[in-house]
Amino acid sequence: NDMLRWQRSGFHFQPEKNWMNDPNGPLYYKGFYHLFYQYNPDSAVWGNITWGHAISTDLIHWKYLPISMKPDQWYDINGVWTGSATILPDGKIMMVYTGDTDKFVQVQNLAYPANLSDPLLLDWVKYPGNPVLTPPEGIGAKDFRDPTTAWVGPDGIWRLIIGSKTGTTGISLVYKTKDFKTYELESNLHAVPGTGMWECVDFYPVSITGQNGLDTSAYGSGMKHLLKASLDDNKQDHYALGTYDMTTQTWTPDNPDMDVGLGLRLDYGKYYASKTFFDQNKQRRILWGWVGETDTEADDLLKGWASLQTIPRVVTYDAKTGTNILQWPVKEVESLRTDSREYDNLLLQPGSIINLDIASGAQLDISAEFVVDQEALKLTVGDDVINNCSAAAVRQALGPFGLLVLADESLSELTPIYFYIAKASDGTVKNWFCTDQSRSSKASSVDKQIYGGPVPVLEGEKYSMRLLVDHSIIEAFGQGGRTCITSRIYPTKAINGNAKVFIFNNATDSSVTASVKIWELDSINLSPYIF
Ligand code: DQQ
Repeated sequence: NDMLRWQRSGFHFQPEKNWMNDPNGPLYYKGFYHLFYQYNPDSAVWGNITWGHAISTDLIHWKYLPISMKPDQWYDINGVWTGSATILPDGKIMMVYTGDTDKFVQVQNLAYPANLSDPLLLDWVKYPGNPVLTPPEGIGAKDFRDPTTAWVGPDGIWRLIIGSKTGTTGISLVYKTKDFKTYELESNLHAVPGTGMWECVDFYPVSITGQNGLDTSAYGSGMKHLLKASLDDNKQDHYALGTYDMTTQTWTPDNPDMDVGLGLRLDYGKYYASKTFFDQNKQRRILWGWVGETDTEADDLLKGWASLQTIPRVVTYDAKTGTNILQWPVKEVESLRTDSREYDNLLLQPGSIINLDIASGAQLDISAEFVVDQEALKLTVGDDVINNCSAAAVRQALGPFGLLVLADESLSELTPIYFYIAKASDGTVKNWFCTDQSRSSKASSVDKQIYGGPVPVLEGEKYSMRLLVDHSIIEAFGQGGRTCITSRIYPTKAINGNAKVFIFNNATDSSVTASVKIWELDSINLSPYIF
């Protein structure tokens, strides 16, 4: 059991004990950020789902509050499932969530704070008229869940989306309401054949003219709308940018080939059931994501806990590519930075590896830039086209190169995070951002897959990555957050003070010049709120 204790994170949000999954109803209210989450108070595996609750003033330091909603009504007795918050212009808060009923039917319920003058939002009232929505004609009793935050149209009517499926087509049903108590089905916002059940749909505007976030109700020029679905079939969060039409209540992707479920993922690692909210305090849109375990259930039971939430990420539009969003850890995480080390212009010859001499590499914030030898890039003619991430040890002309984190001194355990440059014989270059877990742990029963996705690297740009390393989780942001990869790593040796950082270039033909800055990060000391 001792072996498992260090796996707890130092600065990520996680419950004191037991199981957590989806983030629920995040919001900012009277000086506090609130995070609710799917929580099993009795065990480190899923079940008996309640809403756990925590608050923070900076999105980084959290205090646990008592469970806010429990399964205690016929309409949620089998679980108080995922939902979202809507703050009305008069300050009222509407929490709409899915209940799993006594007969295992998925229905939508309304809850609101008992006392709006309590900034802690401790007590929640379930509306006596619940459920407010039951599965419509033609929709399965177990395929109707996870209401979004609502937005209000120029017609003064509120709308929200509930994810579902018909056959194997993922769908997103738009309901309209004036009071959050009675609803009318209005349209199917968007559907994608073959994507299966859409869980935890998220739908919001993204400014294409500025870095600020937009209120969920913003509508008009200067924005695109992002539609996200969590695909139940493969447990991946997929999104696409497109245009929302209020007259037809439909949404059209910018690029049909990159429709929801066919193209971009929010995160190419262990990441699911994410949800955003508009932070009216700092005018930004914040994204939360659930990061599960990739060890065994038996180990989770031994540890007594399972799952983390990502560090909250700010979502902005990538005006340079025009095709994707950028995700970046909230600025507040930088308040945890302590000792730092900087390396400028490290020349990495083909096949080189350098120990960056970090005393204790279990809690780090790393920022690295790489410049690939332009001559080699020009001269290399491809036979090395790969269409995904190969293992970090597989050497090609132009890569991989990157960092090794959670590595012990002797490199018996290591996790490479790296770029691969694939150059086709016609000269086209495709870039990949990857995390290779195959040598992360001596333990045999943990996930060892290689994660990764394509990453746009534009003319004149350096290759860049930011990493947040926290004992058993690594959040990796490629090219300013164009491509993100979250992984769970369970080393047995590269722990605490034995965790080191290396930089490497495994290319055969090109040298790489790198600049790296590494900060150690403080712990947040999660604890219950003292009343
Ligand atoms: N988790 C909740 C559901 C949701 C799923 C149940 C996604 O509402 O669809 O815990 O992880």
